[in-house]
Amino acid sequence: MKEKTNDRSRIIETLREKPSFLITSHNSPCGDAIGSELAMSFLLERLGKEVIVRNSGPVPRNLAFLPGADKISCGFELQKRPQVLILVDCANIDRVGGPSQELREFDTIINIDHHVSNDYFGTLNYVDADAASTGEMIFPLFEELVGGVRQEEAACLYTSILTDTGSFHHAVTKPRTHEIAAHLLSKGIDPSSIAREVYGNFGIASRKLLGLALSSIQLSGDGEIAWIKVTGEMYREAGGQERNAHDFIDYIYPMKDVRVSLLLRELDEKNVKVSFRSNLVDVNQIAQVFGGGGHQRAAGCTMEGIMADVEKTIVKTVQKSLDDKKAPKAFGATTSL
Ligand SMILES: [Mn+2]
Repeated sequence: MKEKTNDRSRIIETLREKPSFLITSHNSPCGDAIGSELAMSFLLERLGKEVIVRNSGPVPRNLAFLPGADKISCGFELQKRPQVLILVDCANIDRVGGPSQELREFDTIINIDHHVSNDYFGTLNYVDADAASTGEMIFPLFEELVGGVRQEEAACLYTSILTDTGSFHHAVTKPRTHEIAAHLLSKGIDPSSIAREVYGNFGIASRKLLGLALSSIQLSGDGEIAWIKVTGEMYREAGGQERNAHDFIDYIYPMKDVRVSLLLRELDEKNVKVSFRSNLVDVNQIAQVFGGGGHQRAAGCTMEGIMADVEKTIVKTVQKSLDDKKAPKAFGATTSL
């Protein structure tokens, strides 16, 4: 891993000085990824820059309402390479899901992110694991570079914050998070219609799939681990092409007496994507063991293997980390008479 530098001021200089930028984020982009990309593109456009936003896949349906979402396109074939590559909300460059070697060849790569697992892949890095969202990190750049946010930018940043805090439920929500959200609301955006677009934009197949997934819920012996599965068979049963199950974990976290919640999604016959949430153990550490990462309380990884094997391995690993957390420390432990 590279040295953990904070190049924020050099990033600001670069945004001011360079003429052209390519912005991207991780594949299967979340609200923070899309919100941050769009906010950053508005910021650069206001500075008179040439800006292209590209992702490896399409904008999720529930984020297509965001101002500027129609300027995001798929794929990285470009007629002319911009001078600077900016990655937002992306812990490592492979997560773009695109031609990462070509992306690495940019002379200037700006990495703005809040994942604790970020590997500082940029030539310029600004990583703040205390920030609740990448949007929260981008917000002050508007003040510094263009004197503040406009309404359309506020909608993008608010969506970043709303989604990454789990609608202000998660422990990452700080006074600063609400202060920024309040400021964004003062720009005239409508929190109710944003929430409706982000969380209510699904069809019947998606809700059928949720029902099937929730019916699969299991608890560990002591009731501290809860998990649900989404299998290929469930996708077929629910009908349609509905693949959008990544937020199903929110239906089993938080949950009474549960310390760790898991969502296991079959990507294909040989790969299972695991999402973690916890209020006790460091799930970033667990996810990193399996090549993933994220945040201390929310993380994910993709594991090779069939569902039954992955399920066994992951539940056992989580159980061990819960047991370790609760075990009295051998060193310095007190003995009672
Ligand atoms: Mn994020």
